[in-house]
Amino acid sequence: MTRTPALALAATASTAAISALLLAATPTTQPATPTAGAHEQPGTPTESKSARDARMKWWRDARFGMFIHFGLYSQPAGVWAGKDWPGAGEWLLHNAKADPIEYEKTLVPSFNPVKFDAKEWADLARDAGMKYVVITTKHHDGFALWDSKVSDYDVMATPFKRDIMKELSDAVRADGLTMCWYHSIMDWHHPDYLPRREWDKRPADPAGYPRYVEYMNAQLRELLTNYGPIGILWFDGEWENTWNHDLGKRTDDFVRSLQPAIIVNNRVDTGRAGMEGFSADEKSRGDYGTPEQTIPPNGMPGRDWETCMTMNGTWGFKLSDTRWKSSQDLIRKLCDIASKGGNFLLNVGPRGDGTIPPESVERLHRMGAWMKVNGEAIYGTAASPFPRTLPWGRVTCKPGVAAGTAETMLNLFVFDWPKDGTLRLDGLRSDPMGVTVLGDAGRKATAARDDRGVVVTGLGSAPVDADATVVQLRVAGTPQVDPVYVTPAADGTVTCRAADAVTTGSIQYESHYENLGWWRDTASTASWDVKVAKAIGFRVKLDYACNETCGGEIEVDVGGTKLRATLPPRKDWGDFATVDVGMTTIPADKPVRVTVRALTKPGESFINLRSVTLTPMQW
Ligand code: FHN
Repeated sequence: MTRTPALALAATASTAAISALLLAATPTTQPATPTAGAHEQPGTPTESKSARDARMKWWRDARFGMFIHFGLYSQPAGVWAGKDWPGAGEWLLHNAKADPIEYEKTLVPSFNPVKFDAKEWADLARDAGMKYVVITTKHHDGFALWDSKVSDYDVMATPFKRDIMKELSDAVRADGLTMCWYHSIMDWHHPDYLPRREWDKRPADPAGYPRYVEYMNAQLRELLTNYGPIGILWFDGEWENTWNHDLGKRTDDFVRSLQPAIIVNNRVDTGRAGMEGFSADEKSRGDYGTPEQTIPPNGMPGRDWETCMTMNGTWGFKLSDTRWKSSQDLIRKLCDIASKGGNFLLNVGPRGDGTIPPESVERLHRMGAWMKVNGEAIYGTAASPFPRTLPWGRVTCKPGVAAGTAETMLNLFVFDWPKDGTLRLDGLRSDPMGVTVLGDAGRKATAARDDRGVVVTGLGSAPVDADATVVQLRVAGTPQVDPVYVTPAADGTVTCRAADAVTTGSIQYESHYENLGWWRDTASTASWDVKVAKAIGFRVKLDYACNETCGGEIEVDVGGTKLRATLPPRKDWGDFATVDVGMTTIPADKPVRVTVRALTKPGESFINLRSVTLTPMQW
């Protein structure tokens, strides 16, 4: 394997020779368009459910991890050529349209994080209650934070000359945490990576991409061979059209061949199948979904998923980014994510000198203090049994909580403490067996059933922790909870809102327009269960937007009555309009399911759907 010289120009080896080499060592590239209709299951196609559950267990129990974005970009901290560039710190090369070689020549000679202390970073994660650490081995700028034998564009070419991945993996494991690698498929620096940034004038050999794939796999081999057991390979940068489904599958297989117990996220492949908005037809590889900077309002039922999020606005350190989330917000996000069955991968962006920003340290210390008291309500828990979030906070559950009993522990994260010390769990039909309050063993509260559900009394007028107090309610058996229906407003109108939909396939809630988006195929659906007290007729209307090339035929199934309509293109994804799709009747006091699906195969996406409204007919 020839090293990629640091200031490499386009390789000149013959394409045939390279392709032959490639066929032996690494995935070959197929047509840029992914093979449509591939139906591989998420994860490894041949793995049994029990084997997969065993492999995923540590991660599912962990619930909380540290993301670290550290690299050359950490030094300039968003500033290039004397200007503070908008956008994330780790995107500086791109945001400043810097020449990749100029970027390298400028930053490599000065990268010297002399205050880097691997134990300090590991201790910070451990003491925050985090159970795994994911660090950027190589981000989009292509710089390797480890001693790579296939590239001179690595940490050994800097004055620092220390293998950061080696030091950090040793320290993380010494603290009992799991070491994990982030690795970017997209590489703005490597001479064979395509597509080029439009300002990058280096010659590009169209046949070069297979050489890049060989290079990337050689570096993955180093990272998965020389640094011990790795918990997760967190791929990123898979969205450019040179990467495809076949490469995704082959790379997934390649990584697992090196470390069979490893977990691979869904960004190894192009589909992000059904988890985050790419076509569900692909059933892409990857063990879990990776919603970024957002928390799916109803989680991702039946799937593993992890929200990754910054503490401020940038992943890589940026001096000017002071938009820090509060510790309370971060604690409540952790509770919210766990209550929906997900993991929280919370980012720190160390500074160029290797220290962690004090704002991050402060928040992690506060989260650690909270986790010390309440961690048992997060670790190893399952999603809330309630179909909707409760007004005062969130819930996780832990089945079989008391050894040998069939009880379930409901962890009630109370954000809005009731002044009267009374907490209602309407719709819960299980028998309460006991109540405790984490952090105050002396607080005696009781729980009883009534016609609305379960009520907890005697909690006292003040919370133990204003950010979130955990009330633990033991119930007999598995929790029995009433289903939740969409019911008419005072004027009789029934509004099925995007945030209340149960979705399948690729459809995802987007907080931007409070809409359902990422509607990538005709298999995906959104549905609501509706219940009305009076049997009357309703006009059915949709509130939707799309761009000038999307839209099409939609089906709205109301309790078996299928209404169809053509949704004309709109100006853009925020240009909403209401369309009447017909009328139907709904029986009294009988749950009726409303389901929408695209009949036209979507292009980039079908529509953004904000609501389905049922307006009572005046006849
Ligand atoms: O472009 C990257 C970004 O820099 C950052 O690494 C995030 C983290 O999930 N991933 C990509 C954006 O989706």
